[in-house]
Amino acid sequence: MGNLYLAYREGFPKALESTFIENIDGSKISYRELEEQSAQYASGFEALGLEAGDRVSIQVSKSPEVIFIYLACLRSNLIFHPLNTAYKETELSFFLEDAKPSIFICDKRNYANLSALDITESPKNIFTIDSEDKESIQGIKKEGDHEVVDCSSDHVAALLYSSGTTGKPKGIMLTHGNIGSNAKALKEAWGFNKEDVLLHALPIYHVHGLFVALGCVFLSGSKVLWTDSFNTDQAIDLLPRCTVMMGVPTYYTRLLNHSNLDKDVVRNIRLFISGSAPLLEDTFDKFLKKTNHYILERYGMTETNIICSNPLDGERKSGTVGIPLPDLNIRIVDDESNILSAQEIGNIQVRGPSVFNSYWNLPKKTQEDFTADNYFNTGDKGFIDLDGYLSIVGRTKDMIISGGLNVYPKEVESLIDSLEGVEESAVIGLEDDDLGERVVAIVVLEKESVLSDEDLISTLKDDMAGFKVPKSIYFVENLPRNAMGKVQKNILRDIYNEETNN
Ligand code: MLC
Ligand code: AMP
Repeated sequence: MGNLYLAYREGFPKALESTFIENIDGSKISYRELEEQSAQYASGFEALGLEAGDRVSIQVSKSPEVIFIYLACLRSNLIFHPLNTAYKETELSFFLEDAKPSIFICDKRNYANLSALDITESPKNIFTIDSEDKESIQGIKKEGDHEVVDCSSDHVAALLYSSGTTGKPKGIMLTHGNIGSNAKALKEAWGFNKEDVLLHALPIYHVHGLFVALGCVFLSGSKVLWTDSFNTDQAIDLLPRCTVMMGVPTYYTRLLNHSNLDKDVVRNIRLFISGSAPLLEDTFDKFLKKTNHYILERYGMTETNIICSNPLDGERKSGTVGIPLPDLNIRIVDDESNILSAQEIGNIQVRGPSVFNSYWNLPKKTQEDFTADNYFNTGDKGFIDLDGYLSIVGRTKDMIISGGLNVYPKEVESLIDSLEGVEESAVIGLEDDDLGERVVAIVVLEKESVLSDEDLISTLKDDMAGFKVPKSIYFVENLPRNAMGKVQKNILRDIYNEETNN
């Protein structure tokens, strides 16, 4: 396939004046601008001396400028490293130390603090995104044509981090081929075409909003209605002009709670797609009743891109994530690696062209997470039914998915346990109508401690992205443990789900 930019470019409309993005204020960005702006950034990066494989880290609010920079990185064979805007300085320091970017781009409001961090060899390599600043990355752009750098599909295009149940976050290297093969498969599977108008309300620092949504758009030359974040009123206003919407389940539950959602609002929609977290059958059913639309649920991971999807034509089975995309193989194995039959629950493993090859600088970890025949252990548990549809029933990894964002209890517990006055803690996910799961901490205080839940929450917010901070804290004398001394989180979940649901 070669350079992913060229594959995307092939999908752009013949008439480059066609709209790529329409903002909510009505302003537009054409495919021609996308091409020119990405070329100017790519020439600028090269003039700065960046070379193939160098990292460009970026933590900025959602804006089309980020897409220009993403495409510029592809064009110049640099590695794009997007970061969640919610990360605080301590979290950022880790990512930047690990990724060792040549360039770090941040929002103006964070520049003073972040440029003081010891993160790159030279502070002059920290830029802001805002056009009017003297440190703006926009100042590096060079007008004129840019020749796309030739590279193989095995070259790394992006670095995205996923935390783990133990230890530090791991950098996942996604190649041009990983991202491109998946985009092609999804464009076909979901029937994207140049008449499509996608409501894009997702963040663009994750696989979902960046590679899944935009990949389908680039390859089909379709148009995006662009919003900075998911706002339900705004979505209801924009939906009549859209043909496709992609979102996490929270978007659908919020739409269902809006009094104006009806069949008329979705009259031009041909496809609603949900992923990144489990879609409750209740949400699927209510949405069908309200809109006549069967939400298409699919399943993916940062490490693998999208693995399975319910069909565009054919039965969309609620409670399942559909069948594997072409060229992707999935299998269910038991804890001894025996392959299980249909209907049997076990560990989900996947192999195929969209699956990453290795973690950044962690060869041993890479080896642990792949089998000898190159299947990746997803850490999800499920079964395949007699028609070949996969259902996800749980996870072997201790992970909470809150509003489509992953929270690793171990990370939150470590921070809570490090606070003065805390003896120990257990962090769990409780059922939540809005977020799917919400983060909650059960805390044992030291004898003399007078810490309150508000104290704890506000202290945590200083050092940790807001979405990871527990929504509530419960104090107990002891945590329940099994004979091996392991905290019994299932008991805690039962107790507090019952307490908070009644
Ligand atoms: C924000 N907050 C959250 C949160 N998002 N808390 C828990 N879970 C979340 N997901 C907190 C903030 O810290 C803040 O707290 C308060 O909520 C308001 O912030 P906000 O930004 O105004 O919130 P809101 O707009 O309501 O955002 C919620 C959301 C958003 C669900 C719309 O998180 C979202 O768009 N999620 C999508 C994530 C996504 O794209 N996932 C894809 C991963 S890729 P305070 O205390 O400061 O008020 C992947 C692979 C695949 O998984 O298969 O796709
Ligand atoms: P991430 O690391 O953010 O890419 O999250 C990947 C994880 O999200 C997967 O391993 C699953 O646990 C979960 N996930 C993604 N899509 C779905 C889905 N449709 N249903 C259930 N879980 C999902």
